[in-house]
Formats: sequence, C-alpha cells, structure tokens
Amino acid sequence: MAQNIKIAPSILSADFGHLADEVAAVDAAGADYIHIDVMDGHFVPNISFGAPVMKHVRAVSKKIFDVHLMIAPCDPYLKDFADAGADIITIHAEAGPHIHRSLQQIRALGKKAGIALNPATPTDFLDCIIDDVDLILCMTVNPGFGGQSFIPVLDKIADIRKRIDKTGRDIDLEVDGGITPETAKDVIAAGANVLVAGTSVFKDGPEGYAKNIAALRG
Ligand code: S6P
Ligand code: MG
Repeated sequence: MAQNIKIAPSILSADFGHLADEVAAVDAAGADYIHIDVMDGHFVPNISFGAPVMKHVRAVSKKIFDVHLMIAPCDPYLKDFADAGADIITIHAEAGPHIHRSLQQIRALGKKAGIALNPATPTDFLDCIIDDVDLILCMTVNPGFGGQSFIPVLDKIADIRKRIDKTGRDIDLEVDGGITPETAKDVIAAGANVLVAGTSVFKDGPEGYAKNIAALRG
C-alpha cells in the first residue's frame, strides 16, 4: 500500500478560456502536482496544447508541473517542455523505438523522467528502464480524452508497485483516467501514490475544487 498520496488535477478538464486562473485555483485548492496533458492528434486522436501555452501558466503556480506527453515522436519536443517549466516529463512506452535514449535526454535536461504504459503494454517493459525513471504512469484508460470510464488494471498496478519497492527507490506510481473517489480507493490499495484526475476535480467549478481533491485522498 502506498503512503503519502498526491493528487494531480489534469488541466485538460479545466476551462481553457481561463487556464491561468484555473491552475491558480487548483493550486490553492490543494493540488500536489499540476498534470499537463499534451496531445498531438497523431499518437492519440485528440489535440490539446503545446509548450507555449504551458509557459504562460507556469508563472501562476509553484507546484510540480507533471507533463504527460501523449505525442510521437517525443524527442524533438523534450527541450521545449523543459524550457517552458516542466518538472516531470512523462513519455509513452509506445511512442517510439528509442525510449531509453529519450528518458536519458529528459534527465540530461535536469528534469524528472516518467514512463507511461497504455493498458495493453505489459509491465515487463519496465525491466530495461526502471533505473532510468522517477515516475511510472499506469494508464487506467486508453489515452486521448478526459471523462472516460476506468479500466480496472489493479493487478498491473500491484505488479508495478512490487517492481518499484524492489528497487528501493522513491519512484512515483501514478494512475490516470477515470479516477473518482470510488476508483481512488482501489488504486491506492493496489499501490498507486499519485492520482491524476480531470473530470472528478473540475466538474463542479472552482468552488468545488478543494472538496473534490480532498475526496480523492482515500
Ligand atoms: C487519457 C487522458 C488522461 C488525462 C485526462 C484524465 O485519455 O487524456 O491522460 O489526464 O484528463 O481525465 P479524467 O476525466 O479521466 O480524470
Ligand atoms: Mg494524463
């Protein structure tokens, strides 16, 4: 069971017309990380925003910017996101043939490196790169859209937790997609310690953010 649960509101569900205000509001409401979903319309069937947009909201929050790159190829953009203020840069295991080199590049840029596994990607992918990451993101939906239903990959989460504990290193186990107060209990019990949530945080508007974030902490 993981301790020290961190909540990472996904700004994909925020009001894009007032993005800086929304980031400031979830920061003030108790967010531990700000989860930034970058989608290219190629690796996933949706387009969100790029580094220039993130750069503009960087100034309103000192919280960790947890950047989820749902893009392929990812290498050409790593420095842009690092320069725009990312603290963690997570790439997808499925994004290309040279993931080990991409993870090394992220660390060379002075940022924490994350690896995301889609639901169909087995955990033994981690065997070759677990020493090169600071965060493992176990997707609980197929990436591309907020508001999808949770895929109960609880055994996979538990297997990743075992692999992390074997390293003795403080690697975050993050889950993303369909996280609500109900599914949060299950993923925490399975070993997740960072919960990404879009819909369940932003659904009631700014007056509900603190309550919704608190409701996810299990
Ligand atoms: C997956 C999605 C996630 C985002 C999303 C989660 O398709 O793009 O990567 O983090 O915002 O949203 P929700 O509404 O499932 O919590
Ligand atoms: Mg995400």
